[in-house]
Amino acid sequence: GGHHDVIVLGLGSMGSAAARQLAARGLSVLGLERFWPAHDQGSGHGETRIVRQSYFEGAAYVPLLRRAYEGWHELQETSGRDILTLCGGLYVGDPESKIFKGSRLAAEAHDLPHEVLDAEQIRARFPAMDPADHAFGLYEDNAGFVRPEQTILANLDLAARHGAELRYDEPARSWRGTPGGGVEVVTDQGTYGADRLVIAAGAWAPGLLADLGLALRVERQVVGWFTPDFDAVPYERWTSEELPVYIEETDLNRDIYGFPMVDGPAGGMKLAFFNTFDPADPDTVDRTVTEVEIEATRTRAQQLFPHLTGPVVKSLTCLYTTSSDRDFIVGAMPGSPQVTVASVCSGHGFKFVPVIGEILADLVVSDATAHDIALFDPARPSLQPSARPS
Ligand code: PYC
Repeated sequence: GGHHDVIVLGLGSMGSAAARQLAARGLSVLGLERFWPAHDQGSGHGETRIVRQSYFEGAAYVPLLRRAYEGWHELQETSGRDILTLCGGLYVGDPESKIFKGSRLAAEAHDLPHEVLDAEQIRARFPAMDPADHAFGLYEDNAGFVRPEQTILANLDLAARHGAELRYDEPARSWRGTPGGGVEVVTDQGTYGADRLVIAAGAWAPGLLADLGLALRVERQVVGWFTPDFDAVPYERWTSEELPVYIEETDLNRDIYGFPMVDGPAGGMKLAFFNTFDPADPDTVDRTVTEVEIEATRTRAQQLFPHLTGPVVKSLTCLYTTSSDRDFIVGAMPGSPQVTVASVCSGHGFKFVPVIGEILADLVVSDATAHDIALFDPARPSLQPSARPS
């Protein structure tokens, strides 16, 4: 029971950031989470997430990324946790590929410092890599990775310090608008009232978003940690001192992304297909990884890293919740102005956590934000159920 200014439904990547910002602004916040803090059942686990600014997905994201970077520095300082490492980023593909060309267009449109490297220059600078002869790379210094579990724990800590009430192991079953313009949320343990609701339920969002949920899809992804042959290319060349984060597109095969080694020589190097298009239900998804899946990932990765021939250290699955156009969904729920949606980051949202937390707080407090979020409009035409490509 009880009445709050705002309920945040889901305390993962976006929900924890929203809870922190809302509590810091003096609102009484109730956070509801179906699992435990920084759990591994959704989209916020796996030790590392790429941060980058020359955004091939669209130059319109760049101003938000600039603000997000300020937030990453602030979160690291305020929390005292080791969250952000800027080790550079390299986006490889044909001159006309979305990864290379899109990154370059974004860098040029926003004057982001970058270098264009040809295949020979990539090999010389990063001896672990052997891209195709006709490939180019857009390199930016101002990229790297953040630690997702540490991020979520930091935001939950800060939310609690500002007085938020955070409840775990408490799945929300439904919500409804109340006659006075507020909301009521029903969980397994009780019913809670609030003036406003933020739905940041990730893979569990589709079932809570009525018609909007029809435009969403949850996808199962596989991630592995692979060991290189250090006799062929010495350990130092694989570490974040010398190797950037990377994304590679080829005309033969699906895109991959990954990280340098960040956890010592035995820790392996995390990499994965950018997207496996494997529809899933978060309550029944198979969270084990098959030998076939992991070997397919390694075989593809060896196109860029021919010496990635050692043992697989570990693997895991995670979930993307994707919109039909793969842009985020952030804003008022159509037909329910007291409900703010922020859940559908389509596999590329984590790097925006600080700025999305801020935007959600802006929207709850004043129904507006100074950030340009037109791209994320929950009512945009491409989210109509009929627009979802099959
Ligand atoms: O946005 O950089 C990214 C990313 C990598 C893998 C999935 N998303």
